[in-house]
Amino acid sequence: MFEHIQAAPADPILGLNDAYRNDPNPHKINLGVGVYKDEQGNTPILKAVKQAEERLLAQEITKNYLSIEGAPAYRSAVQTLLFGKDHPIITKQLAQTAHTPGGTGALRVAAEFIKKHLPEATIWVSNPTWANHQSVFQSVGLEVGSYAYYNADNKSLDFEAVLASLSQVPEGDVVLFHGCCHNPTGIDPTPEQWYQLAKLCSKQGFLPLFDFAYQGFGQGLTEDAHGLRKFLEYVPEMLIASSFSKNFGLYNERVGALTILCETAEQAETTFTQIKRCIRTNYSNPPSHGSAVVAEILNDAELYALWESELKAMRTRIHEMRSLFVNTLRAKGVSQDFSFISHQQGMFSFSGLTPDQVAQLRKEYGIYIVGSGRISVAGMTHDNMGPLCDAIAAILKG
Ligand code: PLP
Ligand code: TYF
Repeated sequence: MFEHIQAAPADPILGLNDAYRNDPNPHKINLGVGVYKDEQGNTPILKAVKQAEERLLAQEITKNYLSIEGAPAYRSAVQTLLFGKDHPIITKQLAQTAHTPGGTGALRVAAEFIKKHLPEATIWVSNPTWANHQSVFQSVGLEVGSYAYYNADNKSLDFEAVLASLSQVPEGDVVLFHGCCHNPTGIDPTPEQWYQLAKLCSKQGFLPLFDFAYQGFGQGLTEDAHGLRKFLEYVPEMLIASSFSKNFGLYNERVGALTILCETAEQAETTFTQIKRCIRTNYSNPPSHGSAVVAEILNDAELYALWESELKAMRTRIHEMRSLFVNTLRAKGVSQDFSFISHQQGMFSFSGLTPDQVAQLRKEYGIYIVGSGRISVAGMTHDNMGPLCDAIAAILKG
């Protein structure tokens, strides 16, 4: 029955993790997968999370199923984080939120919903984008197109080209935007550019799907929501896929959310029944633990303040590593200009290293970087910076 089945290709990012784990090199460095590491190279559990878990353990009285859409305290906390406290969207009940298993779960439910209810829609993703976007959308049979984003020559956002390609997107199609900390380039639109994108979206009549996986990793929780909130001023309908894997460090608890924004409360309620149907026929209802932790933190002033300070510490460490990386490369005699890396946002930078250079770094130095040249800055530490920059200097000179 199964003889004809061929092996699937490894995930280009998670597959790299497996290769790193199997590498016996004691000096190996993992700059592949986007997982936050502290100065010791660990991915610790946040103190706010541990404290919330202690409370939950003491209070928990049942393991009964959650409803299809998840717990009310979590769902409303997610909306406050997205839109801001007491935003009219919340008071007028124009949005509905479902807890999904991670941001990937949210994207998958969104994909099924789009395929079923907007069957003619093509979904447009930036070039480049997170490798899994295309696979998730194609797996439900959606057409995926790409819009211009990155200018490799000057390592910046090619905004003229973004506007030109999105001006070709017809009414009724879907356009995916990275809420902040664009993966893989680390380059986000400026506030003025978000304003222009929002106006263009309103003019063209396409549906925005915000993928919001790094809120708080760029400049701050509010600052990072700027693009999304600008769109709210111009666009009455939207899908938002949230992930709390990174900003709560809850990677393996699978906490995310899909939010749908509609023109009226009634429409939101009706449309949400179809989202719930997608969930019911997929995984039925979400796991409880991670969302209970997030809700406990977001709904408690003391835990919220602790979490925000821990998030700030993660963000600040990454910004420091960006500057240190640029300065150390310069100190090692690298003449190419890498200063663009210190202006980028979030965990990732597009280094401009070629696939050959990436392969050489892995083979000769045990340094793991995604084939596209994407570097997870979150994997850099004061300890590994010297050897890392020595290796890059050596291959750039060679
Ligand atoms: N979207 C983007 C842009 C990501 O980088 C990630 C990373 O994991 C996700 C979605 C998926 O998040 P999760 O791990 O919560 O499924
Ligand atoms: O881009 C990254 O590294 C993170 C983690 O299939 C990730 O978003 C990578 C690949 C994948 C799931 C998560």
